[in-house]
Amino acid sequence: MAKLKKLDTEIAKLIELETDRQKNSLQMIPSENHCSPAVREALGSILTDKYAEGYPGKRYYGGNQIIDMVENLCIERAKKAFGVPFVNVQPYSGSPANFAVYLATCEPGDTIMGHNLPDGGHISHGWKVNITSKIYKSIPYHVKKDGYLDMDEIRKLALEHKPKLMWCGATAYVREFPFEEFAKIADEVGAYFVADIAHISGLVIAGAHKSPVPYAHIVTTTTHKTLRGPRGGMVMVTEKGLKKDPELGEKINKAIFPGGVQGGPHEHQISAIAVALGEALKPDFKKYGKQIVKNAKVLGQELVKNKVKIVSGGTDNHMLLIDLTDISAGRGVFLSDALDIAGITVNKNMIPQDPSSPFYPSGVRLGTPAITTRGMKEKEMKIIATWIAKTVEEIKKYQLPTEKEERIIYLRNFRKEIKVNKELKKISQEVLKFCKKFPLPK
Ligand code: DSN
Repeated sequence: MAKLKKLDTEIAKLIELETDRQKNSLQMIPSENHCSPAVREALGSILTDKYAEGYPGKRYYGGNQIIDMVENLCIERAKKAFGVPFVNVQPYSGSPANFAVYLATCEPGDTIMGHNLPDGGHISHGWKVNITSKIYKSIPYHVKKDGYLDMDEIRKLALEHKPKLMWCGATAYVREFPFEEFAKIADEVGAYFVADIAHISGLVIAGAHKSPVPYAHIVTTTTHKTLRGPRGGMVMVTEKGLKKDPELGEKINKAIFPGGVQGGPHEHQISAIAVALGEALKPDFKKYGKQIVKNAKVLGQELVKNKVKIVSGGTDNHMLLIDLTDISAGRGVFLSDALDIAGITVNKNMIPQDPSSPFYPSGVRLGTPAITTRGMKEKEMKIIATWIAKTVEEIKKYQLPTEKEERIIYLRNFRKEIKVNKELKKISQEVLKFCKKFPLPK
């Protein structure tokens, strides 16, 4: 930062402030993590200066001899990490990766099936406001009241609508994905089965979650969640996928470039993904992935002990969903804002069959990837659970007004009050002290 500090004090200051925020509070948004300084060095490298449209050995620009080696190395590491024969590492992030899958496998108007967004699904799997539901006929499937995917409904919908493509994957699902059951249904109706493992890809590499590779035709992922790399995305084709269509890899490549999903690849980002994959291939990463899940399970048990209700009563992965409907609907915003004051960063989230709306959901989503990176273990989860439970107590008296116009004023007053709430202030001081024992990766 020495040059930046001299040349652009404003941005340098803001980066310092954000570093302090991350250092002095607990990052518990389950899709976030702290990548290593080595990953950040590659990301901030001179590779950002290079245009490389095309693929290794087939570029539209000169001077890509080294870049080709970078991208090939990243591809080889990804193939090894996931055990797949084909990988494209160019997607800027998860949504472009997913869009490329549609372009490679579907025609406009084809039917697709995905996990309903309010039930924890991802926007790019055919949610009504997303472009994917405008180009394709989207049939959403749901989870049951207990938080598990409703496999009977999924089979019934698949037999009825005969989708061309079926997604399995979510942003807020706490149970193990039943890849094998999905594959059976997709095979029965002749659909492409695509597993979006954005949240769990690090767990899959670590052996802490079942791999979709034997079951799916295509696997997509982001690279910055449990995988602990820079922001980015990947599309993989499995042996099963190549058996269904030997041209599938080529079709994915064409969809990403020049098919229209994106332009020149971000080779600095690809080099940083390669570094993260190199880290993920080391034995320590297996311990890390398993610890993420152990931590999440203990955190869930402790929350329940402290009378905080969680969706599905526990978790199989890195994530938990707090269900606040017992108190009243639409209060996720109160808890996420109050936890922020207490020094614990989470996000408000819908819960299955949420009686409220996406902007005022009834739950909070939290997870353990980033705090596990800092070295926290089961003992620390017990402490964090008591802080969360105490914060839940502090918001119990607040009720979301039913009239939309009243909500803004009510929330403004709520935010003023929690800023001076003594209990939250006390927790934030304890969190600050606690954080000093667990530095960010150096
Ligand atoms: N925004 C990501 C998440 O938080 O899960 C999904 O795209």
